Amino acid sequence: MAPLSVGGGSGDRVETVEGGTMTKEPESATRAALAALTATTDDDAVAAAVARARGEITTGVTGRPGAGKSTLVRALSDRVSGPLLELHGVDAPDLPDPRLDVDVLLHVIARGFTDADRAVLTARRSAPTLVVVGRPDLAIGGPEKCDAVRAEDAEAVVGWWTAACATARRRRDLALCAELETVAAARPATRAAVETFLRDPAIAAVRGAS
Ligand SMILES: Nc1nc2c(ncn2[C@@H]2O[C@H](COP(=O)(O)OP(=O)(O)OP(=O)(O)O)[C@@H](O)[C@H]2O)c(=O)[nH]1
Ligand SMILES: [Mg+2]
Repeated sequence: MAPLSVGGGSGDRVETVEGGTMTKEPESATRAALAALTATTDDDAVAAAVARARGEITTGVTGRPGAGKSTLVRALSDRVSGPLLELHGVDAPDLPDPRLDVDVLLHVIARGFTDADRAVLTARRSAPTLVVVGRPDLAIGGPEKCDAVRAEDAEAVVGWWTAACATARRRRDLALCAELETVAAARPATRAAVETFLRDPAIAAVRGAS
């Protein structure tokens, strides 16, 4: 697939995102290593950690009231897999702050970029997050240091989302490795299976790429 151009939030900057970078081979090798791990140990803590880590990638849509969240969810609902959740509560005095612990976040802005928008991006730290300009006819200005795209360009949003899911999956796999190391350190009977798993070339590659 050809590289996809995504317009930068500040207007001039252009991020190039490889649409569909989620290659099948490393993913199936990781799955095989995980299957071997769960087949060689009956430790419930290992099974639970693997099940949590390998669940569906979740996508959230945030934005101030009326920013265009529902419009974006409708535009994407047939095009992204896994849960796609509209999350209220950004700059909404009557609502609690939204939970931002989804794997991938699309943050919609309209009528400019405010401190509430900035707080969302800060809270996400390095987790995959895209600023979507939901009502471009009303938007003024924008964040300068993040990926951004217009909501009307659904292809660009989906292309970014595809790459972000691969990143999110890798983050989950890394967290899983750390969790398994903790489990193995506390449980001698599990240690050999986890060590074999961590030595698997597919898993070593995931950890080496971080
Ligand atoms: N002018 C303009 N209006 C838009 C655009 N996109 C959506 N709207 C309108 O803006 C309003 C809010 O859009 P929603 O998608 O419902 O926004 P939301 O963030 O889900 O709103 P809440 O869930 O109430 O916080 C609706 O009346 C939409 O029809 C746009 O590009 N330009
Ligand atoms: Mg809505």
